[in-house]
Amino acid sequence: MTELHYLQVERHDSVALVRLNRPKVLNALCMGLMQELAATMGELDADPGVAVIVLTGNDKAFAAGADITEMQDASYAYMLEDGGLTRHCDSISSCEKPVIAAVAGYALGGGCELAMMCDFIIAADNARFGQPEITIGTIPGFGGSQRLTRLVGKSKAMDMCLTGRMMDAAEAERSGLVSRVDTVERYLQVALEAAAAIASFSRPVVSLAKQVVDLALETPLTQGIRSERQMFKSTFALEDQKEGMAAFVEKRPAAFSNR
Ligand code: CO8
Repeated sequence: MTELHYLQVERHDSVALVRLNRPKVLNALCMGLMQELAATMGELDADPGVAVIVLTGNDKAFAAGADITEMQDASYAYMLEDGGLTRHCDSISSCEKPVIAAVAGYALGGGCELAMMCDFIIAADNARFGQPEITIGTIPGFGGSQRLTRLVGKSKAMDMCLTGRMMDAAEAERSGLVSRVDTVERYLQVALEAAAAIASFSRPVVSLAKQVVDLALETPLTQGIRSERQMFKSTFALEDQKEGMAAFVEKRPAAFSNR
């Protein structure tokens, strides 16, 4: 297991809770944090004891963006050659297990982009989302312009990226950026309960469900529907499909075996 300075990891049965932990700087995403996050996500994704991952910050900030102090003097040559922080992004978006972002407070710049790399976002009512890079002379670099536009549409994405304004939790829910909003006291519990619900289902079926929703963003409609149909049929090769449907008919809870 990676030694952690900027993260805390807790286990709640088969749910892993990963907490960004640089509270003094509103969880600004420094290189060390991103390296730990990439390594930790890789380890959790490979761990058979983990079914679902919840990524969170604290009640004041999910993350207020890339660490500006660390980034300010980076040269163009360094960014081109090394990729800087951006080279650690794929660990979240390529995670095969479901990842839920539980967001309270600021989710700005790279923080908003990190939340959008997760499969869905559960927000506290004090959450503030934004892509304020324009105000410091740069643009989103962790996929924000692409994911935000797909999630909330061109008009709002342009508004956010060009003005740098923040979106509150109510607007984020209305716009489709977040799936649910709850109080600051409850949002993490709600995310953990959602994760526990997912963890109780058949893992191969959960994996197919995640893949098929992701396909909707990557493929034309006809092709996506065709792929969904094949993947739907493939669930009938699983013991868990037989068990799930038998349990419904017999009016008892299903006992999935992940086969
Ligand atoms: N980086 C470094 N330090 C930060 C950051 C940050 N992004 N955000 C906050 N901090 C620090 C502050 O400097 C301050 O430190 P100190 O106490 O030592 O002065 C501490 O956190 C608390 O912050 P504030 O005093 O500013 O708290 P406020 O409540 O007054 O304001 C805000 C909160 C509005 C969130 C404000 O801190 C802010 O505007 N932060 C910056 C937000 C921002 O611009 N984020 C985008 C950064 S760029 C980015 O994310 C690009 C992503 C693509 C990356 C590609 C990389 C290669």
